[in-house]
Amino acid sequence: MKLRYSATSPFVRKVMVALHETGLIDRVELVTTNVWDPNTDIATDNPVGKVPALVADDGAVYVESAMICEYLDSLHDGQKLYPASGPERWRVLRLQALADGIIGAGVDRVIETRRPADRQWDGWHDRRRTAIARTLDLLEAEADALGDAPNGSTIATGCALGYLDLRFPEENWRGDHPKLAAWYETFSARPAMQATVPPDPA
Ligand SMILES: N[C@@H](CCC(=O)N[C@@H](CS)C(=O)NCC(=O)O)C(=O)O
Repeated sequence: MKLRYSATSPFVRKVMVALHETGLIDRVELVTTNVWDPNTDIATDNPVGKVPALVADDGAVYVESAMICEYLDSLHDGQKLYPASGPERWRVLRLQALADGIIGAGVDRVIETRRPADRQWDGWHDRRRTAIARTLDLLEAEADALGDAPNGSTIATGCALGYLDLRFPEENWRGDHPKLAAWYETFSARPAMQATVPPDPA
């Protein structure tokens, strides 16, 4: 398998954590890809132009981190990251989608800061910041149910919180979310999370 990879992408990190947790990491070749380079060839694998994109051994290309994680989950016989059916499956998918929403809003904010200053829109920043805050509040309310086991929701939540630390360290999400902070303290110590800590963007 081949993974279109960026060390700072939180969506790629989700896939990398899943690769470590499922024991599949040695089966994947990482192809470092800068999607923002005007000459990037990412579209040869993903016409949408985004990482992560996973080229499977049969040549099929899987895009969207959630789908890639679930595809990887089909390739191993260990502890599954996604329950096959029932309420537990929907709980994992629901929390995964919310955590992905935090990541998406965070990425949007970072992209906005790369525009020329006179083309940035404060209202747009605020809208995304507020969305992140609201979603953190919801995850805080459900933190007791997250659990420490790696699955689609905990991996996404761990990568979302790690991304907030990376990009917005001054905003101190822990202050209003003590349960989530305690949960992250434990989850981020997992070898799969430690092995995928993003480099300092500075
Ligand atoms: N929903 C996608 C989002 C992927 C995404 O936005 N990746 C960013 C890097 S963090 C990207 O490649 N952006 C390029 C672009 O938006 O053109 C997923 O879960 O994989």
